[in-house]
This record gives sequence, C-alpha cells and structure tokens, in this order.
Amino acid sequence: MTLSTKLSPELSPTGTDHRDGYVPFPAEAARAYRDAGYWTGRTIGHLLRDTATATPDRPAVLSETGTQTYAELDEAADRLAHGLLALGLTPGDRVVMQLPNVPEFATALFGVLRAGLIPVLTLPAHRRVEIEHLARLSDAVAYLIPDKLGDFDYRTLAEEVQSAVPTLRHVLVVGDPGDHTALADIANHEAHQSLPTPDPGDIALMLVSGGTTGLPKLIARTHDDYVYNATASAEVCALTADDVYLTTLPAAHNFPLACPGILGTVAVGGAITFTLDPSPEAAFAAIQRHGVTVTGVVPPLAQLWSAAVEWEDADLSSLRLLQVGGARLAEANAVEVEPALKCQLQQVFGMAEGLLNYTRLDDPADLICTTQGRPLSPADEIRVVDADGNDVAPGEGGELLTRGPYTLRGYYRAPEHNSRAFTPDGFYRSGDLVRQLPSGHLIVSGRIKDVINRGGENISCDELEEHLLAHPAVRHAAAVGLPDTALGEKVCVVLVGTDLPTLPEVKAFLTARGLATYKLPDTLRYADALPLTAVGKIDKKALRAS
Ligand code: OOB
Repeated sequence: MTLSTKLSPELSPTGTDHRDGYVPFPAEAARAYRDAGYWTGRTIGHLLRDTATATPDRPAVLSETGTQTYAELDEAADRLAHGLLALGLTPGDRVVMQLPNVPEFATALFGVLRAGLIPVLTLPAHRRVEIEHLARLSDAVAYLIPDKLGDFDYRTLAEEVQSAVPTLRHVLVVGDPGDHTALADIANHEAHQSLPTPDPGDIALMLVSGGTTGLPKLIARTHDDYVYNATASAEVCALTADDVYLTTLPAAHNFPLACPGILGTVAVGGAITFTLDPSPEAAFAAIQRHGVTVTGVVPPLAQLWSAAVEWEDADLSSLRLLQVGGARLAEANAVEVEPALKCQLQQVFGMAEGLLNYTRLDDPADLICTTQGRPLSPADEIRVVDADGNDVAPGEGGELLTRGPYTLRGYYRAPEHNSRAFTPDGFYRSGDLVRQLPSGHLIVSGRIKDVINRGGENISCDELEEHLLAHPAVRHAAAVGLPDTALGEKVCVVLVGTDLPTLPEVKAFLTARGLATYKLPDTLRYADALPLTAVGKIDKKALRAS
C-alpha cells in the first residue's frame, strides 16, 4: 500500500473525501503536541466509553422524563451508530445536525460520532440560506432535525434543502418524521458489524464559524484537538462527577458543547441536562429541579438572570459557577453576578476556531470582573499586532493572532479566505482587538472585522447587506451594530433608495429569502447617501455615530 492510499480513506458514495479541503496541523506541530501530552489519542467516542465503563450506573442525561445512565447512553449511541451504517452511510460522510437543546442531542451526537460520521453542527436558528450553504459545502448526505420548534417546521425546511442539495439522501427526524425517517426507528439497531475506530488525528466534527464575511465557514476539529479542548476546560473549571451541567445556550455551539460543556462533563462523569428556553423562569426551574452546578450564558442572559432573582423564587443554591462569554461582559454587569446568583463568575473569551480564555477559579475578583480570562493551554501562542502585522509593545492594544494545540490551521474548503485569515506561519488572525496584562489575561476592546454581535450571535454585515441590496427599491445598504442594553448590540440597517420598504417589510423580505431569524434588523433608518471613507468604503464608524 502506498502512503497516499493509506492516508486517504475510502471515498463515500458522494465521491468526496472528507479530508479534501481540510488543512491539517503540520506534522512537526502535531508531534510536539502529542509528545507534550496535549493530544492523547483518545477519540470523542472514547470519552463516553471510558466513563460508561468506569461508572455505568451514574446519571449521564437528566430530563423531565427521567434519567439516562452512562451505560444507557453508551448503548443508545452504539445502537444509533449501527442504524446509521445500516442505512448506507459510510464513515467519513458528513451529517448536518440541527438539533435544539433536547435530551436526544447527546445520543444523536455520540451515535453519529461512533459511526465515524462527521457531524456538521448547525444552530436551530439557521434557515435555508445557511443550511443549504453548509450542506453543499460539506457534501452532506444526511440532515438530522427536530420535527418542529415553536411554529417552525424543520421538515419543510429539509424538503427545500434536499431539493437544492443533491448529495442529501437522508432526512432523519427527532419526533414525528412526516415523510422522512424517524431517528427512533433506526436507533434500535442491533450490532451486525463492528463500528469503525476513527484515527484520533482525523476530523471528528465541524463547527460553524460566527462568520466575518459572507456565509458561515466550517471549522473542522479533530478528535485529538477537541478532546483536549473539552478535558482541559473541565480541569480549569474543576469539574467532577458530582457536577451537573445545564446546556442553556444552543448545544451545537462550541461554548456549551466543549468549554467544558457537554463533552467536558461526560469526560469527568458528571450529569448533563438541557433547557430549550434560557429565560430565568425556565432555566431557574431546571437548575432547582436537577441540582445544576455549572452553566454558561451570554452577557445579556447573565444580566437578565442577575436581575431576575428579585422576582423568581427558585432555589439556585446548587449553582457554583456561571460562565459568561460570547461577547464582552461589561464590568457593571460582571460585578452583579456573584451577589445576585450566589455563585462564582467565570469570563470566557472563546471562538469556534479554537483559542479559549478563561478567568481562573482562584483569580482575584477584579481580574474576574475586568478581564476576559487568560489562555487555556500553556501551548497557546498569543501575538498582539498592529495594522501592519508587527507585534505591539507589551500591554498595548492590537489584533489578537493565535496558534496552538486546538486552534485550526485553516477553514474547511476555503483556500482563498485562508490565505488572508492566517499568517504564513499558521497564526489565526482573530479580528479581535485585545490587550494583554502581565498576568496573561486579555481584555477585549472590540473587533476589526465587521460583525454585529447580537446577544452572542455573530452577524456578518456583508452578508446582510448583500441580501438587502437584492430588494428592488434598495440602492445602498449598510448594517451596523448599535449598543443595546439587553443584547449588547442590535442590528441597525441604513437604506438609500426610493419607495423604500418599512421595517416589517424588510423583515418579511429577508425571511422570504431564508435568512436566519437572529439576523433580522431591529431598527431601520433611511438616508440620502452613505458616508464614505477616504478610499471609498462605507464609513461604519460614522454611521454608528450618526
Ligand atoms: C464564542 O465563539 P464564536 O465562534 O461564536 O464567536 C467568537 C467571537 C470572538 O472572536 C469574539 O469576537 C467574540 O465572539 N467573543 C467575545 C467573547 N467571547 C467571544 N468578545 C468579547 N468577550 C468575550 N468574552 O463566542 C465562544 C466560543 C467558546 C467559548 C465562549 C465563546
């Protein structure tokens, strides 16, 4: 066998190799991460198997309907894996997963992984534009959805996506399948063949980028790097088998999934629970009911939860740690958390691309309230650079560049973008403006990339503007983020043209184009012209100030 055939796994029926377009860690770096013990050769499937072997009767998933033990979760994942392979899916095939925070999320994720399939983890709020793009980009063969969430029917969305993406052969549904396949029907499959053993250096799953320009990008994470991400995060949070993690943010997002989230909790044998509704009423009830000890939220929720203790009378005494991240937490809100919720605050500054920063449990209170934490790993390399790419003096502000054992070396199938988003020696240009204290803690001051961060969801201005310009009455369009006390930033759209649509009409127009709900504008302004910079770009700074 030649080296090349050994390295390239069998092609799936779609004819595409999942590693085609993947940018691996350079061999030398990979060896160093392995030698230093950051990469252990465990797969994500091993995390569950090891816990299920050590503590089979411990609770893994807590829900309204009961408790699933580790032995049960492990077995359910294996059965689903066999069912998926029996359907004709082949290891390495991509599966677009769009499950909300339901208990089935855990079985589905581990089942897909155990079959050697690669989950593409999309968010419940994604709609046709995003799902079609991600399914096409990944050559997905299956799409895993709930039946309905609120009044949105994912089975209808699946039909639209399926008719546009020919590789998508299977739609699997949690709940009432309609004309599709019920996950429950294939999840009871007995073992007929052995399950694949993935290479720990191979792609485990794909996360969706917050998106800086245009449509979201895919971030392929390997077993080695993602297991490290989850286990090192669990250690920083001192997670143990006695912890109960509440998945408050959408489970498919990197923060609740692996920082330390679901995977970090499974690694230490703790219990996971889910809430579909992050409001204080629902989340506090879940905390009381399941004895939740740790959860993670975005800043607007932290603010709301801190205020809600005044009118909600749930018992939150089990909660020991509230992680807050995804967007900048104002110091004024940071200081409110501990007195209100009677638990410790941890700031988390992370990105699906990799790098995670955490305030440490034993950090002094002022560092916890005024910084966004310090890098998770001793092997995280941080550079802060000026507009010309030169390192700034220590303590000065600049763009954060990073490289390390769990940070991507390139987006999946995006060579052109990668040439701009990475330095030649493999540092990821985060687009975040930071300064670093002598302690290593980072303070985030903003972004150089043009993105609106609405309650922790990143919205690409470019993408939104492109859709607005498709409206016949719109001549020029600009999207800017405006400060908002509840959301951090809200979406403001400025339009130039004649007979322009009203805000409800703009929303209806974008919705009809299949745009995600969280990207819809909150406010609308009309203008005679847009301000321009010296080189003729739209001057967003001036717009924001006007
Ligand atoms: C998390 O991941 P993404 O990929 O949705 O968004 C990453 C971007 C960062 O580049 C930064 O611009 C912003 O979101 N961000 C923060 C922040 N945390 C993220 N900006 C200021 N302060 C913070 N604490 O958002 C994410 C991933 C893992 C853990 C936590 C958050």
